[in-house]
Amino acid sequence: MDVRAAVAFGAGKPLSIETVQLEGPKAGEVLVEVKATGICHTDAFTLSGDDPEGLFPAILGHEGAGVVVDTGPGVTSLKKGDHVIPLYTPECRQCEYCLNPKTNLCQAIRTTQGQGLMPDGTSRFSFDGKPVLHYMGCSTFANYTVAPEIALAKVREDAPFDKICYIGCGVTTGVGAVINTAKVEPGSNVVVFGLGGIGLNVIQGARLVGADKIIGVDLNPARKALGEKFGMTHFVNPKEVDGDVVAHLVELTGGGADYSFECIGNVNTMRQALECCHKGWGVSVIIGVAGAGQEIATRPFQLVTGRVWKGTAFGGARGRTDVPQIVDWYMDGKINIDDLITHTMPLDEINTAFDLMHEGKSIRSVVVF
Ligand code: NAD
Ligand code: DAO
Ligand code: ZN
Repeated sequence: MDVRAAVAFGAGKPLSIETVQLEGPKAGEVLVEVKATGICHTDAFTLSGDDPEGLFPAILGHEGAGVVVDTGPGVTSLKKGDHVIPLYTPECRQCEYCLNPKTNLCQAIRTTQGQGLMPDGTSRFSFDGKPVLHYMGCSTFANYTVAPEIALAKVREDAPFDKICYIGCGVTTGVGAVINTAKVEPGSNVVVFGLGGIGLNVIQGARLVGADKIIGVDLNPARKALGEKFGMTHFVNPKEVDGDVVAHLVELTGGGADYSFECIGNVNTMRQALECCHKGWGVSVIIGVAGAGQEIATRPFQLVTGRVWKGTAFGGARGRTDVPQIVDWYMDGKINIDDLITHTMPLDEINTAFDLMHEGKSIRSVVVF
């Protein structure tokens, strides 16, 4: 079938709106009509060429929501008409990783997903007779996509697509990092570096679990008001701190953060996030994705003296199990998504979403098909 898609033909080039061809679902796959998709910093990262795994030409987008229109042979858990959120971290419930409660990193389709292919090693998308690659198993910058059954979370039908698409990445990553990865306890002091589409969700996750001080760190002063709306109690702009930011944060938290989160993707702030943690027990969680070849550093004594450095992908969430619950939290008013979606646009204007992100003017832009 013909579908409308924003195609990434190469690193550093704007997306090109094209009619591409999409084959129907093969065994274990599902055809989804994408109703809405968010644009995440990770899409921009891949498009920029900084992503070591970035492949072109490809249809990017990994933060969508839509409706099942067809299922391939052997699909049992989904049917036509079901509402779904595609998952870049699938959940097969059978692999060694899914059977280990310590991780959410299902490996069932990891190799082919990383190559931009469906599990049988081929692509369903093509343009001018040549294959176009999938992205993170989702490719939501198209009005129809094909995804493996294990990479689709079935969600309730009364939830609005243009809001719950954000649960496909940003919301789950931020809130999940607090609940699943850090397991922040009530009364904790929390420091969040980067108050964008991920960091603001860390803030609302910290508020949800009853954190005490929630300190946001960002260079953009406009993020203060927004952070406060989501539960931030203190704002630190590193440009306005006299002296060392780490020392300032240690003082503000009365000895160091119980938990810190890096939501920027900058190896210098990753170090600051670790070093502002409390001696003896502070835990720092890396969420940001740094550019190809970059490395983190600290003095090992920071770890010897009890600080812990960890990372998280998709907030430690097991998508088919946890995503429907986060949709319920949104529908029950426990989490705020509406105020984070600052812009909506048609597919034709998707490049504007990248401009707004780079200019620091948006939190989340959503394309509505
Ligand atoms: P964003 O661009 O919306 O937000 C980044 C924020 O950091 C902005 O508010 C910006 O002003 C601030 N900032 C930039 N440099 C700073 C500095 N030196 N000091 C303080 N603040 C600074 O990005 P986002 O969508 O929130 O994504 C954040 C990161 O998380 C990206 O690296 C993205 O790739 C990554 N990410 C990771 C996962 C995961 O599963 N681990 C999932 C999604 C996104
Ligand atoms: O299983 O080896 C693996 C990797 C799974 C991919 C996890 C991606 C995590 C972060 C990327 C940002 C997501 C938008
Ligand atoms: Zn698995």
